[in-house]
Amino acid sequence: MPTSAPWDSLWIDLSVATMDSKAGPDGYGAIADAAVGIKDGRIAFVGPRSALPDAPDALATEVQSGGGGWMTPGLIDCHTHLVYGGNRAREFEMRLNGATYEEIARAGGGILSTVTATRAADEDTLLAATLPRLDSLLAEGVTTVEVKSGYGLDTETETRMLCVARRLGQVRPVEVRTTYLGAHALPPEFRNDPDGYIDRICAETLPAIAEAGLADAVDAFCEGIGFSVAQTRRVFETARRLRLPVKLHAEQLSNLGGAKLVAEFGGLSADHIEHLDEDGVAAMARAGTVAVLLPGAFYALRETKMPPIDALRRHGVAMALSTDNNPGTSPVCSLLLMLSMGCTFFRLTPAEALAGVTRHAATALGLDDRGVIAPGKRADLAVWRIEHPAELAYAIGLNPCVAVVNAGVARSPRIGGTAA
Ligand code: DI6
Ligand code: FE
Repeated sequence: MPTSAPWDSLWIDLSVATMDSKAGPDGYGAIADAAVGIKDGRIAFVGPRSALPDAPDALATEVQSGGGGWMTPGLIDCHTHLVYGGNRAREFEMRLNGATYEEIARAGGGILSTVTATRAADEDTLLAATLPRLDSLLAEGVTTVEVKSGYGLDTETETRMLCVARRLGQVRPVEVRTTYLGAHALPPEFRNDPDGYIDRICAETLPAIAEAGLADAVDAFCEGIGFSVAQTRRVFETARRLRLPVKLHAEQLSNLGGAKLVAEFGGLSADHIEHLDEDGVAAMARAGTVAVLLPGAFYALRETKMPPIDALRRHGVAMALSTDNNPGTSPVCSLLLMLSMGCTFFRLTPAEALAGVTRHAATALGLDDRGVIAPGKRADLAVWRIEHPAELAYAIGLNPCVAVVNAGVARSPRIGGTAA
């Protein structure tokens, strides 16, 4: 083992989709017969193998074969509600047996049933409930995941959810980014007082969570059944005072102007956006706010209104794709399935879809150190047994991931068991 080898590891026998912004006409930044060198958890070299300055063995302590497959950046799931208690399968069944959403809500169902179950669960219970969902994502090459709060609504439970989210990154090989989503639903104790609830978020919960360092960003559900633009603005003003970036569930069911609001605050992303209009698209383009498309919720709600993909393309707004994993409207634990749905429902190209779970997903989280394979970036990588990257968006229910690298450390995609 050469002790003087400049790199820790070197991957050969593979093609690479760098997903670099200068990816070229194919959109993948493809390099055939490539080599990727890693040093101290970062990319030290990426290029054709013929451009290596020396023999592989002389360059790295460990030489790894990609088995003739493809390497992409590690996938990034930039919008999830992964931590919650219980599930809503019975409610799903009741609806298919004819019960209406209102009947279910009156019987204590809907989002508030998840709030009740989450409040009743301690940290270990929530962690155990979340790990199988996380492990499904990790098996498909996910190396960074965003996790929102929003099923506790009181300060104690919101804090607990975010602590569980942070623990996920300690017990699993994944980077977790946390988002405080207190303005997700009106808790029962504020039933007739939404402004009073916003008061509490701004005066108590959000400052406490910021002080504890538990949130990387702040989100809200700006919608007729959620919170108004004026209420969301108050949450965003508090976030700004606490120096936390914002993002927003915007124009999912109607066009309230949430995307313009989040753009006004220089927000990271506007998410869902099926009902977004061209003015909102233009505001996002000016602010560099990413459009996060969530085809799992589109599917589960049997939505028919398409997000304005052509306008987003015309204005040069970056489009990310994510699972929106949540128990009500997107019980989705497969980011690869979102590539397929993003292409089939929203007519993204496979290259746009892959950029949506790599480069643009990183931007939606405010991370510029990942999402592409380029010198100096984090060595978060996924290796796939495929002949062309379009296969990642084309196949349904097939997982061709054969290896994952987290900050330079290679692992098997499948994480055994569910123990913490
Ligand atoms: N938009 C949604 O579709 C989900 N949350 C949100 O802000 C619904 C969450 C749930 O029903 O549990
Ligand atoms: Fe969501």
